[in-house]
Amino acid sequence: MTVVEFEGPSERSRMPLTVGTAGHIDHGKTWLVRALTGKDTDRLPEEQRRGISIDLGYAPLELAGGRRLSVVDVPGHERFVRTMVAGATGIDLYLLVIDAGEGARPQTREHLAILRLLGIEHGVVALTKVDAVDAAVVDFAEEEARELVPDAEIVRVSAKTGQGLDALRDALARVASSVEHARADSPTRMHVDRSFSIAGFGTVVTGTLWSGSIGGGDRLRIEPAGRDVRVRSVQVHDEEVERAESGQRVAVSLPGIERGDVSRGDALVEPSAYPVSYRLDVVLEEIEPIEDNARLVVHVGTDHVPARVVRVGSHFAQLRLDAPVVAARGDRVILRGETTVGGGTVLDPAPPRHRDPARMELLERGEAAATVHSPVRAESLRHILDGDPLGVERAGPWVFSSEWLDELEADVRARIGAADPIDPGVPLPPDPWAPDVVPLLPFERRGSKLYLPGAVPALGGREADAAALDDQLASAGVRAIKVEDDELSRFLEARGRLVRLGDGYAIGADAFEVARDVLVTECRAEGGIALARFRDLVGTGRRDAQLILERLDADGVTRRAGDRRVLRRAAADATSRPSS
Ligand SMILES: Nc1nc2c(ncn2[C@@H]2O[C@H](COP(=O)(O)OP(=O)(O)OP(=O)(O)O)[C@@H](O)[C@H]2O)c(=O)[nH]1
Ligand SMILES: [Mg+2]
Repeated sequence: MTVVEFEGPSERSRMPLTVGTAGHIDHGKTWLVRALTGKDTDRLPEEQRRGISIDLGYAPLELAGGRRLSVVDVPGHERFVRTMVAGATGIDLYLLVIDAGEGARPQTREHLAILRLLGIEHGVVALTKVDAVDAAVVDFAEEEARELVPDAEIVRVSAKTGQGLDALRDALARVASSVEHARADSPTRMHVDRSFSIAGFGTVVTGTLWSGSIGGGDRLRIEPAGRDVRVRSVQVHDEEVERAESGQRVAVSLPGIERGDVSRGDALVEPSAYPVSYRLDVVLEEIEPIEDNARLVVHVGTDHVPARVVRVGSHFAQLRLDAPVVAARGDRVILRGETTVGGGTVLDPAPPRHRDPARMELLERGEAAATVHSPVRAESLRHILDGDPLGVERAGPWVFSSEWLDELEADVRARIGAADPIDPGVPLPPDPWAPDVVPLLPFERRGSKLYLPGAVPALGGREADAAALDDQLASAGVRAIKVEDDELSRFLEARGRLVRLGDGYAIGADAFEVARDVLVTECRAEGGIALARFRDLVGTGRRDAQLILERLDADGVTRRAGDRRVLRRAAADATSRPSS
Protein backbone atom coordinates (compact mmCIF):
# COMPACT_ATOMS: atom_id res chain seq x y z
CA MET A 1 0.00 0.00 0.00
CA THR A 2 1.16 3.50 -0.74
CA VAL A 3 0.82 6.01 2.03
CA VAL A 4 -0.38 9.33 0.76
CA GLU A 5 0.65 11.78 3.37
CA PHE A 6 -0.12 15.03 1.69
CA GLU A 7 -3.48 15.99 0.36
CA GLY A 8 -3.52 18.63 -2.32
CA PRO A 9 -4.79 19.59 -5.72
CA SER A 10 -2.00 18.05 -7.77
CA GLU A 11 0.42 15.13 -7.61
CA ARG A 12 3.24 17.55 -7.13
CA SER A 13 1.73 19.19 -4.10
CA ARG A 14 1.52 15.77 -2.48
CA MET A 15 5.11 14.91 -3.16
CA PRO A 16 7.07 14.63 0.08
CA LEU A 17 9.81 17.23 0.25
CA THR A 18 12.41 18.26 2.77
CA VAL A 19 13.48 21.82 3.41
CA GLY A 20 16.80 22.55 5.08
CA THR A 21 17.81 25.68 6.93
CA ALA A 22 21.07 27.45 6.15
CA GLY A 23 22.78 30.50 7.54
CA HIS A 24 25.38 31.97 9.86
CA ILE A 25 25.57 31.13 13.56
CA ASP A 26 22.99 32.88 15.77
CA HIS A 27 21.11 34.30 12.81
CA GLY A 28 17.86 32.84 14.12
CA LYS A 29 17.41 29.53 12.20
CA THR A 30 16.29 27.43 15.14
CA TRP A 31 14.01 30.14 16.51
CA LEU A 32 12.42 30.51 13.11
CA VAL A 33 11.88 26.76 12.79
CA ARG A 34 10.29 26.77 16.23
CA ALA A 35 8.06 29.72 15.32
CA LEU A 36 7.00 27.94 12.11
CA THR A 37 6.56 24.42 13.49
CA GLY A 38 6.10 24.78 17.24
CA LYS A 39 9.03 22.44 17.79
CA ASP A 40 12.31 23.36 19.47
CA THR A 41 14.93 21.40 17.57
CA ASP A 42 17.73 22.35 19.98
CA ARG A 43 17.04 19.36 22.18
CA LEU A 44 20.55 18.60 23.51
CA PRO A 45 21.31 20.05 26.98
CA GLU A 46 24.55 21.42 25.54
CA GLU A 47 22.60 23.23 22.81
CA GLN A 48 20.21 24.71 25.34
CA ARG A 49 23.01 25.78 27.69
CA ARG A 50 25.13 27.41 24.96
CA GLY A 51 22.21 28.73 22.92
CA ILE A 52 23.64 27.35 19.68
CA SER A 53 22.76 24.39 17.54
CA ILE A 54 25.30 21.57 17.51
CA ASP A 55 23.47 18.73 15.82
CA LEU A 56 20.79 18.47 13.18
CA GLY A 57 17.19 19.10 14.23
CA TYR A 58 14.00 17.83 12.62
CA ALA A 59 10.41 19.07 12.57
CA PRO A 60 7.32 18.73 10.38
CA LEU A 61 6.01 21.97 8.91
CA GLU A 62 2.33 22.35 8.07
CA LEU A 63 1.54 24.67 5.18
CA ALA A 64 -1.74 26.08 3.95
CA GLY A 65 -3.78 23.58 1.94
CA GLY A 66 -2.69 20.66 4.10
CA ARG A 67 0.74 20.32 2.59
CA ARG A 68 3.46 19.27 4.94
CA LEU A 69 7.23 19.65 4.55
CA SER A 70 9.95 18.08 6.63
CA VAL A 71 12.38 20.60 8.05
CA VAL A 72 16.03 19.87 8.78
CA ASP A 73 17.56 22.55 10.98
CA VAL A 74 21.33 22.80 10.72
CA PRO A 75 23.93 24.43 12.96
CA GLY A 76 25.58 27.65 11.73
CA HIS A 77 28.84 27.47 13.71
CA GLU A 78 31.85 27.32 11.41
CA ARG A 79 33.10 24.24 13.26
CA PHE A 80 29.89 22.39 12.40
CA VAL A 81 29.83 22.93 8.64
CA ARG A 82 30.43 19.19 8.30
CA THR A 83 27.16 18.59 10.14
CA MET A 84 25.43 21.17 7.98
CA VAL A 85 26.54 19.29 4.86
CA ALA A 86 25.23 16.00 6.28
CA GLY A 87 21.89 17.72 6.90
CA ALA A 88 21.79 19.46 3.54
CA THR A 89 22.59 16.50 1.27
CA GLY A 90 19.10 15.04 1.32
CA ILE A 91 17.07 18.25 1.09
CA ASP A 92 14.95 19.46 -1.81
CA LEU A 93 14.79 23.17 -1.00
CA TYR A 94 16.47 25.61 1.33
CA LEU A 95 15.43 28.20 3.87
CA LEU A 96 18.34 30.62 4.03
CA VAL A 97 18.10 32.62 7.24
CA ILE A 98 19.84 36.00 7.46
CA ASP A 99 19.82 38.22 10.54
CA ALA A 100 18.42 41.49 9.17
CA GLY A 101 20.64 43.47 11.52
CA GLU A 102 23.86 41.65 10.64
CA GLY A 103 23.42 40.86 6.99
CA ALA A 104 25.29 38.10 5.23
CA ARG A 105 28.24 36.66 7.17
CA PRO A 106 30.87 33.98 6.32
CA GLN A 107 28.67 30.92 6.89
CA THR A 108 25.79 32.61 5.05
CA ARG A 109 28.07 32.50 2.04
CA GLU A 110 29.61 29.10 2.73
CA HIS A 111 26.21 27.44 3.28
CA LEU A 112 24.93 29.06 0.12
CA ALA A 113 27.96 27.77 -1.81
CA ILE A 114 27.35 24.27 -0.41
CA LEU A 115 23.68 24.39 -1.43
CA ARG A 116 24.71 25.35 -4.95
CA LEU A 117 27.33 22.61 -5.12
CA LEU A 118 24.70 20.13 -3.95
CA GLY A 119 22.47 21.29 -6.76
CA ILE A 120 19.79 22.63 -4.41
CA GLU A 121 18.65 25.62 -6.39
CA HIS A 122 15.22 26.40 -5.03
CA GLY A 123 14.42 28.03 -1.73
CA VAL A 124 13.38 31.08 0.20
CA VAL A 125 15.43 33.71 2.04
CA ALA A 126 14.12 34.74 5.44
CA LEU A 127 15.39 38.10 6.71
CA THR A 128 14.75 37.54 10.35
CA LYS A 129 14.85 39.50 13.64
CA VAL A 130 13.23 42.42 11.78
CA ASP A 131 11.61 43.37 15.11
CA ALA A 132 15.05 44.39 16.42
CA VAL A 133 16.22 46.83 13.72
CA ASP A 134 15.09 49.87 11.75
CA ALA A 135 13.40 49.46 8.41
CA ALA A 136 16.38 51.14 6.69
CA VAL A 137 18.71 48.45 8.03
CA VAL A 138 16.33 45.75 6.80
CA ASP A 139 16.22 47.42 3.38
CA PHE A 140 19.98 47.33 3.23
CA ALA A 141 20.08 43.64 4.23
CA GLU A 142 17.44 42.84 1.65
CA GLU A 143 19.44 44.50 -1.12
CA GLU A 144 22.49 42.52 -0.14
CA ALA A 145 20.45 39.29 -0.02
CA ARG A 146 19.03 39.95 -3.46
CA GLU A 147 22.52 40.20 -4.87
CA LEU A 148 23.55 36.98 -3.18
CA VAL A 149 20.49 34.99 -4.20
CA PRO A 150 18.90 36.79 -7.14
CA ASP A 151 16.28 34.14 -7.89
CA ALA A 152 14.82 33.53 -4.45
CA GLU A 153 11.86 35.19 -2.78
CA ILE A 154 12.92 37.22 0.25
CA VAL A 155 10.54 37.41 3.20
CA ARG A 156 10.90 39.68 6.25
CA VAL A 157 10.11 37.83 9.45
CA SER A 158 10.42 37.85 13.20
CA ALA A 159 10.39 34.69 15.24
CA LYS A 160 9.81 36.87 18.27
CA THR A 161 6.67 38.70 17.14
CA GLY A 162 5.43 36.26 14.50
CA GLN A 163 5.60 38.94 11.82
CA GLY A 164 5.83 37.56 8.28
CA LEU A 165 5.46 33.89 9.24
CA ASP A 166 2.36 33.34 7.11
CA ALA A 167 4.03 35.07 4.17
CA LEU A 168 7.05 32.79 4.69
CA ARG A 169 4.83 29.67 4.75
CA ASP A 170 3.20 30.82 1.52
CA ALA A 171 6.55 31.48 -0.10
CA LEU A 172 7.74 28.00 0.93
CA ALA A 173 4.56 26.48 -0.46
CA ARG A 174 5.16 28.26 -3.78
CA VAL A 175 8.72 26.96 -4.19
CA ALA A 176 7.71 23.51 -2.97
CA SER A 177 5.11 23.32 -5.72
CA SER A 178 7.80 24.03 -8.32
CA VAL A 179 10.25 21.40 -7.05
CA GLU A 180 10.32 17.69 -7.63
CA HIS A 181 12.16 15.26 -5.42
CA ALA A 182 15.25 14.43 -7.44
CA ARG A 183 15.92 10.70 -7.34
CA ALA A 184 12.46 9.27 -6.85
CA ASP A 185 12.79 6.34 -9.29
CA SER A 186 16.06 4.80 -8.14
CA PRO A 187 16.37 1.80 -5.82
CA THR A 188 15.92 2.39 -2.11
CA ARG A 189 18.60 4.49 -0.48
CA MET A 190 18.65 6.36 2.81
CA HIS A 191 21.79 8.01 4.12
CA VAL A 192 21.62 7.71 7.90
CA ASP A 193 21.86 10.95 9.84
CA ARG A 194 21.04 9.64 13.32
CA SER A 195 20.87 6.36 15.16
CA PHE A 196 19.61 5.68 18.65
CA SER A 197 18.31 2.84 20.77
CA ILE A 198 14.90 2.59 22.30
CA ALA A 199 14.63 0.14 25.18
CA GLY A 200 12.83 -3.00 24.05
CA PHE A 201 12.69 -1.79 20.47
CA GLY A 202 16.23 -2.07 19.20
CA THR A 203 18.10 0.44 17.11
CA VAL A 204 16.37 3.15 15.13
CA VAL A 205 18.04 5.01 12.27
CA THR A 206 16.71 8.19 10.74
CA GLY A 207 17.37 9.98 7.50
CA THR A 208 15.83 11.51 4.44
CA LEU A 209 14.71 8.76 2.08
CA TRP A 210 16.60 9.70 -1.09
CA SER A 211 14.91 7.18 -3.32
CA GLY A 212 12.71 4.11 -3.32
CA SER A 213 10.48 3.28 -0.40
CA ILE A 214 10.82 1.46 2.92
CA GLY A 215 8.23 -0.65 4.69
CA GLY A 216 8.10 -3.15 7.56
CA GLY A 217 9.54 -6.52 6.55
CA ASP A 218 11.84 -5.11 3.85
CA ARG A 219 15.27 -6.66 3.62
CA LEU A 220 17.88 -3.98 3.23
CA ARG A 221 21.59 -3.65 3.80
CA ILE A 222 23.72 -1.29 5.82
CA GLU A 223 26.64 -0.18 3.68
CA PRO A 224 29.59 0.12 3.53
CA ALA A 225 29.61 -2.43 6.38
CA GLY A 226 27.59 -4.85 4.21
CA ARG A 227 25.22 -5.92 7.02
CA ASP A 228 21.89 -7.41 6.05
CA VAL A 229 18.96 -6.08 8.03
CA ARG A 230 15.23 -6.62 8.19
CA VAL A 231 13.04 -3.59 8.80
CA ARG A 232 10.66 -3.99 11.73
CA SER A 233 8.71 -0.78 11.30
CA VAL A 234 8.86 2.67 9.76
CA GLN A 235 7.76 6.04 11.08
CA VAL A 236 7.36 9.37 9.36
CA HIS A 237 7.42 12.25 11.87
CA ASP A 238 6.56 10.00 14.82
CA GLU A 239 3.67 8.26 13.09
CA GLU A 240 3.93 4.65 12.03
CA VAL A 241 3.35 4.10 8.30
CA GLU A 242 3.18 0.96 6.18
CA ARG A 243 5.59 2.34 3.60
CA ALA A 244 7.57 5.56 3.57
CA GLU A 245 8.19 7.19 0.20
CA SER A 246 11.21 8.98 -1.18
CA GLY A 247 11.59 12.58 -0.04
CA GLN A 248 10.21 11.80 3.40
CA ARG A 249 12.00 11.99 6.71
CA VAL A 250 11.89 8.47 8.04
CA ALA A 251 12.77 6.57 11.20
CA VAL A 252 13.43 2.89 10.59
CA SER A 253 13.63 0.34 13.40
CA LEU A 254 16.14 -2.44 12.88
CA PRO A 255 15.88 -5.40 15.26
CA GLY A 256 19.08 -7.27 16.01
CA ILE A 257 21.30 -4.29 15.24
CA GLU A 258 23.33 -2.72 18.01
CA ARG A 259 23.47 1.03 18.16
CA GLY A 260 27.22 0.93 17.58
CA ASP A 261 26.72 -1.03 14.35
CA VAL A 262 25.24 1.89 12.46
CA SER A 263 25.75 5.64 12.61
CA ARG A 264 25.62 8.86 10.63
CA GLY A 265 27.39 8.36 7.34
CA ASP A 266 26.16 4.81 6.78
CA ALA A 267 23.59 4.12 4.11
CA LEU A 268 20.55 1.87 4.26
CA VAL A 269 20.09 0.50 0.75
CA GLU A 270 18.48 -2.14 -1.39
CA PRO A 271 21.04 -4.98 -1.39
CA SER A 272 23.60 -4.69 -4.22
CA ALA A 273 21.78 -1.81 -5.92
CA TYR A 274 24.63 0.63 -5.24
CA PRO A 275 28.36 0.16 -5.45
CA VAL A 276 30.49 0.53 -2.36
CA SER A 277 33.56 2.21 -3.67
CA TYR A 278 36.95 3.68 -2.81
CA ARG A 279 36.96 5.80 -5.97
CA LEU A 280 34.61 8.35 -7.49
CA ASP A 281 35.03 9.94 -10.91
CA VAL A 282 33.54 13.43 -10.76
CA VAL A 283 33.07 16.59 -12.75
CA LEU A 284 34.94 19.03 -10.57
CA GLU A 285 33.59 22.40 -9.55
CA GLU A 286 36.12 24.66 -7.89
CA ILE A 287 35.47 27.55 -5.56
CA GLU A 288 39.19 27.75 -4.91
CA PRO A 289 41.83 26.18 -7.15
CA ILE A 290 42.28 22.51 -6.24
CA GLU A 291 45.72 21.11 -6.97
CA ASP A 292 46.41 17.66 -8.35
CA ASN A 293 46.83 15.22 -5.47
CA ALA A 294 45.31 17.66 -2.94
CA ARG A 295 44.24 16.00 0.31
CA LEU A 296 40.68 17.06 1.09
CA VAL A 297 37.63 15.74 2.89
CA VAL A 298 34.93 14.45 0.57
CA HIS A 299 31.34 14.68 1.79
CA VAL A 300 29.09 12.04 0.21
CA GLY A 301 25.58 11.52 1.48
CA THR A 302 25.83 11.95 5.25
CA ASP A 303 29.36 10.56 5.20
CA HIS A 304 32.69 12.36 5.01
CA VAL A 305 35.96 10.69 4.12
CA PRO A 306 39.50 12.01 3.62
CA ALA A 307 40.62 11.62 0.03
CA ARG A 308 43.22 12.47 -2.55
CA VAL A 309 41.99 14.47 -5.54
CA VAL A 310 43.58 13.11 -8.71
CA ARG A 311 42.91 15.65 -11.42
CA VAL A 312 41.98 14.37 -14.86
CA GLY A 313 41.85 16.72 -17.82
CA SER A 314 40.72 20.27 -17.22
CA HIS A 315 37.61 19.72 -15.14
CA PHE A 316 37.45 16.11 -14.02
CA ALA A 317 38.90 14.36 -11.01
CA GLN A 318 39.13 10.93 -9.51
CA LEU A 319 38.56 11.07 -5.76
CA ARG A 320 40.61 8.32 -4.12
CA LEU A 321 39.00 7.78 -0.76
CA ASP A 322 40.56 6.52 2.47
CA ALA A 323 37.38 4.57 3.23
CA PRO A 324 34.61 3.21 1.03
CA VAL A 325 31.38 5.10 0.43
CA VAL A 326 27.99 4.46 -1.14
CA ALA A 327 27.31 6.68 -4.13
CA ALA A 328 25.47 6.77 -7.42
CA ARG A 329 25.91 8.51 -10.74
CA GLY A 330 24.67 12.10 -10.52
CA ASP A 331 25.27 12.40 -6.77
CA ARG A 332 26.78 15.68 -5.64
CA VAL A 333 29.76 15.69 -3.33
CA ILE A 334 31.38 18.52 -1.37
CA LEU A 335 35.13 19.00 -1.05
CA ARG A 336 36.43 20.70 2.07
CA GLY A 337 39.76 21.61 3.51
CA GLU A 338 39.65 24.28 6.20
CA THR A 339 36.61 25.56 4.36
CA THR A 340 34.55 24.49 1.39
CA VAL A 341 36.79 24.60 -1.69
CA GLY A 342 34.58 22.89 -4.24
CA GLY A 343 32.35 20.03 -5.13
CA GLY A 344 31.65 17.48 -7.78
CA THR A 345 29.02 15.58 -9.68
CA VAL A 346 29.61 11.84 -9.74
CA LEU A 347 30.09 10.46 -13.26
CA ASP A 348 31.08 6.97 -12.22
CA PRO A 349 30.70 5.75 -8.65
CA ALA A 350 32.97 2.74 -9.21
CA PRO A 351 35.47 3.68 -11.92
CA PRO A 352 38.66 1.98 -13.07
CA ARG A 353 41.74 3.39 -11.38
CA HIS A 354 43.56 4.91 -14.34
CA ARG A 355 43.11 8.53 -15.44
CA ASP A 356 41.06 8.54 -18.62
CA PRO A 357 39.81 11.99 -19.63
CA ALA A 358 38.25 10.69 -22.87
CA ARG A 359 36.16 8.19 -20.94
CA MET A 360 35.06 10.89 -18.50
CA GLU A 361 34.09 13.20 -21.33
CA LEU A 362 31.88 10.47 -22.79
CA LEU A 363 30.30 9.86 -19.40
CA GLU A 364 29.70 13.58 -18.97
CA ARG A 365 27.90 13.66 -22.31
CA GLY A 366 25.77 10.73 -21.15
CA GLU A 367 27.40 8.40 -23.68
CA ALA A 368 28.29 5.65 -21.26
CA ALA A 369 27.91 2.97 -23.91
CA ALA A 370 30.57 4.72 -25.98
CA THR A 371 33.10 4.09 -23.21
CA VAL A 372 32.82 0.39 -23.98
CA HIS A 373 35.50 -0.98 -26.26
CA SER A 374 36.99 -4.31 -25.20
CA PRO A 375 34.62 -6.67 -23.40
CA VAL A 376 33.30 -5.73 -19.97
CA ARG A 377 30.54 -7.43 -18.07
CA ALA A 378 27.22 -5.70 -18.76
CA GLU A 379 26.69 -5.81 -15.00
CA SER A 380 29.61 -3.45 -14.43
CA LEU A 381 27.92 -0.73 -16.51
CA ARG A 382 24.82 -0.63 -14.39
CA HIS A 383 26.14 2.23 -12.27
CA ILE A 384 26.90 4.55 -15.18
CA LEU A 385 23.91 3.80 -17.41
CA ASP A 386 20.19 4.21 -17.40
CA GLY A 387 18.70 1.01 -18.70
CA ASP A 388 20.30 -1.15 -21.37
CA PRO A 389 23.44 -0.03 -23.16
CA LEU A 390 22.66 0.90 -26.76
CA GLY A 391 25.04 0.64 -29.70
CA VAL A 392 27.17 -2.14 -28.22
CA GLU A 393 27.58 -5.80 -29.10
CA ARG A 394 26.67 -8.49 -26.65
CA ALA A 395 27.77 -12.07 -26.11
CA GLY A 396 26.75 -13.88 -22.95
CA PRO A 397 27.40 -11.54 -20.03
CA TRP A 398 29.80 -9.40 -22.09
CA VAL A 399 29.35 -6.11 -23.94
CA PHE A 400 31.91 -4.67 -26.36
CA SER A 401 32.04 -2.42 -29.38
CA SER A 402 31.62 -3.71 -32.91
CA GLU A 403 34.90 -1.87 -33.73
CA TRP A 404 36.66 -3.94 -31.10
CA LEU A 405 35.22 -7.13 -32.56
CA ASP A 406 36.42 -6.06 -36.02
CA GLU A 407 39.87 -5.38 -34.59
CA LEU A 408 39.93 -8.77 -32.93
CA GLU A 409 38.97 -10.46 -36.17
CA ALA A 410 41.62 -8.53 -38.12
CA ASP A 411 44.22 -9.38 -35.50
CA VAL A 412 43.43 -13.11 -35.54
CA ARG A 413 43.45 -13.07 -39.33
CA ALA A 414 46.85 -11.37 -39.39
CA ARG A 415 48.30 -13.85 -36.91
CA ILE A 416 46.92 -16.79 -38.87
CA GLY A 417 48.56 -15.29 -41.96
CA ALA A 418 51.87 -15.28 -40.12
CA ALA A 419 51.39 -18.73 -38.61
CA ASP A 420 53.44 -21.79 -39.47
CA PRO A 421 51.98 -23.18 -42.73
CA ILE A 422 52.39 -26.66 -41.27
CA ASP A 423 49.83 -25.75 -38.64
CA PRO A 424 48.19 -22.48 -39.76
CA GLY A 425 46.18 -21.82 -36.59
CA VAL A 426 46.51 -19.50 -33.60
CA PRO A 427 45.70 -20.27 -29.98
CA LEU A 428 42.34 -19.15 -28.59
CA PRO A 429 42.58 -15.87 -26.67
CA PRO A 430 43.20 -16.73 -23.01
CA ASP A 431 40.71 -14.09 -21.82
CA PRO A 432 37.60 -14.90 -19.79
CA TRP A 433 35.35 -13.59 -22.58
CA ALA A 434 36.80 -15.97 -25.19
CA PRO A 435 34.22 -18.79 -24.85
CA ASP A 436 31.38 -16.30 -25.41
CA VAL A 437 32.98 -14.03 -28.00
CA VAL A 438 35.05 -16.38 -30.20
CA PRO A 439 31.98 -18.10 -31.72
CA LEU A 440 31.08 -14.71 -33.25
CA LEU A 441 34.27 -14.77 -35.34
CA PRO A 442 34.34 -16.36 -38.81
CA PHE A 443 37.03 -18.86 -37.88
CA GLU A 444 36.98 -22.58 -37.34
CA ARG A 445 37.81 -23.81 -33.91
CA ARG A 446 39.79 -27.03 -33.74
CA GLY A 447 40.74 -27.98 -30.21
CA SER A 448 42.35 -24.97 -28.61
CA LYS A 449 43.22 -23.21 -31.88
CA LEU A 450 41.48 -21.08 -34.48
CA TYR A 451 41.90 -21.70 -38.22
CA LEU A 452 40.55 -20.20 -41.40
CA PRO A 453 37.50 -22.25 -42.32
CA GLY A 454 38.63 -25.41 -44.09
CA ALA A 455 42.30 -24.49 -43.77
CA VAL A 456 44.67 -27.39 -44.39
CA PRO A 457 48.29 -27.56 -43.39
CA ALA A 458 50.73 -27.10 -46.22
CA LEU A 459 54.17 -28.60 -46.53
CA GLY A 460 55.99 -27.01 -49.46
CA GLY A 461 57.19 -29.85 -51.74
CA ARG A 462 57.51 -32.51 -49.04
CA GLU A 463 54.07 -34.03 -49.35
CA ALA A 464 55.59 -37.30 -50.54
CA ASP A 465 57.75 -37.57 -47.41
CA ALA A 466 54.68 -36.89 -45.30
CA ALA A 467 52.68 -39.55 -47.10
CA ALA A 468 55.51 -42.05 -46.53
CA LEU A 469 55.58 -41.30 -42.81
CA ASP A 470 51.82 -41.56 -42.68
CA ASP A 471 52.03 -45.04 -44.24
CA GLN A 472 54.75 -46.02 -41.84
CA LEU A 473 52.64 -44.96 -38.87
CA ALA A 474 49.62 -46.80 -40.20
CA SER A 475 51.47 -50.05 -40.61
CA ALA A 476 53.09 -49.71 -37.16
CA GLY A 477 49.67 -49.81 -35.51
CA VAL A 478 49.99 -49.28 -31.75
CA ARG A 479 53.75 -49.48 -31.91
CA ALA A 480 55.48 -46.11 -31.44
CA ILE A 481 58.09 -45.07 -33.97
CA LYS A 482 60.84 -42.54 -33.58
CA VAL A 483 60.28 -39.53 -35.88
CA GLU A 484 63.47 -37.49 -36.30
CA ASP A 485 61.95 -34.99 -38.76
CA ASP A 486 60.16 -32.46 -36.56
CA GLU A 487 58.64 -30.61 -39.51
CA LEU A 488 56.98 -33.75 -40.82
CA SER A 489 55.82 -34.67 -37.37
CA ARG A 490 54.17 -31.28 -36.78
CA PHE A 491 52.61 -31.37 -40.24
CA LEU A 492 50.93 -34.72 -39.66
CA GLU A 493 49.97 -33.70 -36.15
CA ALA A 494 48.23 -30.58 -37.47
CA ARG A 495 46.36 -32.75 -39.97
CA GLY A 496 45.22 -35.04 -37.18
CA ARG A 497 47.23 -38.02 -38.46
CA LEU A 498 49.91 -38.29 -35.82
CA VAL A 499 50.06 -38.11 -32.04
CA ARG A 500 53.34 -37.18 -30.47
CA LEU A 501 54.60 -39.21 -27.54
CA GLY A 502 57.62 -38.57 -25.34
CA ASP A 503 61.30 -39.01 -26.31
CA GLY A 504 60.67 -38.11 -29.99
CA TYR A 505 58.30 -41.02 -30.52
CA ALA A 506 54.98 -40.80 -32.29
CA ILE A 507 52.04 -43.00 -33.05
CA GLY A 508 49.32 -42.91 -35.69
CA ALA A 509 46.26 -40.97 -34.60
CA ASP A 510 43.91 -43.88 -35.35
CA ALA A 511 45.95 -46.27 -33.24
CA PHE A 512 46.13 -43.74 -30.43
CA GLU A 513 42.38 -43.44 -30.47
CA VAL A 514 41.93 -47.17 -30.29
CA ALA A 515 44.37 -47.35 -27.37
CA ARG A 516 42.49 -44.60 -25.59
CA ASP A 517 39.13 -46.28 -26.11
CA VAL A 518 40.51 -49.49 -24.71
CA LEU A 519 41.76 -47.66 -21.67
CA VAL A 520 38.55 -45.72 -21.09
CA THR A 521 36.40 -48.85 -21.44
CA GLU A 522 38.59 -50.78 -19.03
CA CYS A 523 38.69 -47.96 -16.51
CA ARG A 524 34.93 -47.58 -16.60
CA ALA A 525 34.51 -51.29 -16.00
CA GLU A 526 37.29 -51.83 -13.47
CA GLY A 527 37.83 -48.40 -11.97
CA GLY A 528 41.41 -48.20 -13.21
CA ILE A 529 44.11 -49.87 -15.20
CA ALA A 530 47.70 -50.96 -14.53
CA LEU A 531 50.49 -50.62 -17.09
CA ALA A 532 50.79 -54.38 -17.66
CA ARG A 533 47.08 -54.77 -18.24
CA PHE A 534 47.01 -51.87 -20.67
CA ARG A 535 50.00 -53.30 -22.53
CA ASP A 536 48.27 -56.67 -22.87
CA LEU A 537 44.96 -55.17 -23.95
CA VAL A 538 46.41 -53.00 -26.72
CA GLY A 539 49.01 -55.59 -27.67
CA THR A 540 52.13 -53.46 -27.63
CA GLY A 541 55.43 -53.30 -25.85
CA ARG A 542 55.97 -52.04 -22.33
CA ARG A 543 57.82 -48.88 -23.42
CA ASP A 544 55.14 -47.92 -25.92
CA ALA A 545 52.34 -48.58 -23.46
CA GLN A 546 54.15 -46.38 -20.97
CA LEU A 547 54.55 -43.55 -23.54
CA ILE A 548 50.87 -43.72 -24.49
CA LEU A 549 49.79 -43.64 -20.86
CA GLU A 550 51.98 -40.60 -20.23
CA ARG A 551 50.42 -38.84 -23.19
CA LEU A 552 46.92 -39.66 -21.87
CA ASP A 553 47.96 -38.27 -18.48
CA ALA A 554 49.18 -35.08 -20.19
CA ASP A 555 45.94 -34.82 -22.15
CA GLY A 556 44.03 -34.90 -18.88
CA VAL A 557 42.31 -38.20 -19.65
CA THR A 558 43.93 -40.10 -16.80
CA ARG A 559 45.93 -39.55 -13.70
CA ARG A 560 48.14 -41.81 -11.70
CA ALA A 561 46.77 -43.44 -8.60
CA GLY A 562 49.43 -45.67 -7.05
CA ASP A 563 50.58 -48.11 -9.75
CA ARG A 564 47.36 -47.68 -11.73
CA ARG A 565 45.75 -45.04 -13.92
CA VAL A 566 42.25 -43.80 -13.20
CA LEU A 567 40.07 -41.54 -15.31
CA ARG A 568 39.90 -37.88 -14.46
CA ARG A 569 36.34 -36.83 -13.83
CA ALA A 570 35.95 -34.80 -17.04
CA ALA A 571 37.24 -37.70 -19.13
CA ALA A 572 35.02 -40.15 -17.25
CA ASP A 573 31.96 -38.09 -18.22
CA ALA A 574 32.98 -37.29 -21.77
CA THR A 575 32.48 -39.63 -24.66
CA SER A 576 35.49 -40.55 -26.71
CA ARG A 577 36.64 -37.69 -28.91
CA PRO A 578 39.52 -37.11 -31.29
CA SER A 579 42.80 -35.89 -29.88
CA SER A 580 43.44 -32.19 -30.20
N1 LIG B 1 14.81 39.93 18.41
C1 LIG B 1 14.87 38.74 17.88
N2 LIG B 1 15.81 37.90 18.30
C2 LIG B 1 15.84 36.68 17.74
C3 LIG B 1 14.91 36.30 16.77
N3 LIG B 1 15.22 35.04 16.39
C4 LIG B 1 16.29 34.65 17.13
N4 LIG B 1 16.67 35.64 17.95
C5 LIG B 1 17.81 35.65 18.86
O1 LIG B 1 18.91 35.05 18.20
C6 LIG B 1 19.45 34.02 19.00
C7 LIG B 1 19.92 32.93 18.14
O2 LIG B 1 18.82 32.32 17.52
P1 LIG B 1 18.88 30.82 17.06
O3 LIG B 1 17.61 30.54 16.40
O4 LIG B 1 19.34 29.93 18.12
O5 LIG B 1 20.05 30.97 16.01
P2 LIG B 1 20.58 29.85 15.02
O6 LIG B 1 20.71 30.44 13.69
O7 LIG B 1 19.76 28.64 15.15
O8 LIG B 1 22.03 29.59 15.61
P3 LIG B 1 22.95 28.29 15.34
O9 LIG B 1 22.03 27.16 15.23
O10 LIG B 1 23.87 28.18 16.48
O11 LIG B 1 23.64 28.58 14.07
C8 LIG B 1 18.31 33.60 19.95
O12 LIG B 1 18.81 33.15 21.16
C9 LIG B 1 17.53 34.88 20.12
O13 LIG B 1 18.10 35.62 21.20
C10 LIG B 1 13.92 37.24 16.35
O14 LIG B 1 13.10 37.02 15.47
N5 LIG B 1 13.95 38.46 16.94
MG1 LIG C 1 20.22 26.77 15.54
